Amino acid sequence: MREARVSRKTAETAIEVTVNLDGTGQYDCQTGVGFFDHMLDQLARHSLMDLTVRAKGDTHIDDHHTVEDTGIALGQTLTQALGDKRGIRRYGQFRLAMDDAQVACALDLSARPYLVWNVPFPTPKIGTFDTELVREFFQALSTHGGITLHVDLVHGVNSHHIAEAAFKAVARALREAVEPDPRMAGALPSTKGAL
Ligand SMILES: [Mn+2]
Repeated sequence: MREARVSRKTAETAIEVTVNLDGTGQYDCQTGVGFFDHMLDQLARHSLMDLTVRAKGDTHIDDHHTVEDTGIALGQTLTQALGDKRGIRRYGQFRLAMDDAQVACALDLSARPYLVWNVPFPTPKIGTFDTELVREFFQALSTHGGITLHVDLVHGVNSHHIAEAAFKAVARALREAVEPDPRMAGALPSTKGAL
């Protein structure tokens, strides 16, 4: 089974993440940051990974550490669950429309972290949530998940829709990339001999 569990504790946050790459998109995410829980739920639902997240962070300061460290822990969990990456598709892409917003994602489970983030938000906040934290989350996920991750806003006017479209586009692209490719027949999707 391609499953993993990671616990990560610092002076700022305590986080536990479990992932099953071959799940059905079941989720149970509680981080103390309501909008972020809503986004993590989307990530699970649309990637078809089963995902549980428990995070207790220093949200009395702001949501930054909790969101970033959840990205770190989730990236580490993905790396563990993917193992040697034999037989997977490796690449994924999705262009997702949500009301006014359209976001395009292309990613490679390359073990070469690189984030290209072209998603300007029209407002600094979604409710109490800082929109700049969306980038922080994906930066951490890219670094610790070993993902070359490109996310571009095609257009959009509503910050909630833009954030949600970004999470859903990444989720859909991830679904494709982690999926077993029967034609790979368990081979490594690389000519280098390691990923
Ligand atoms: Mn929503």
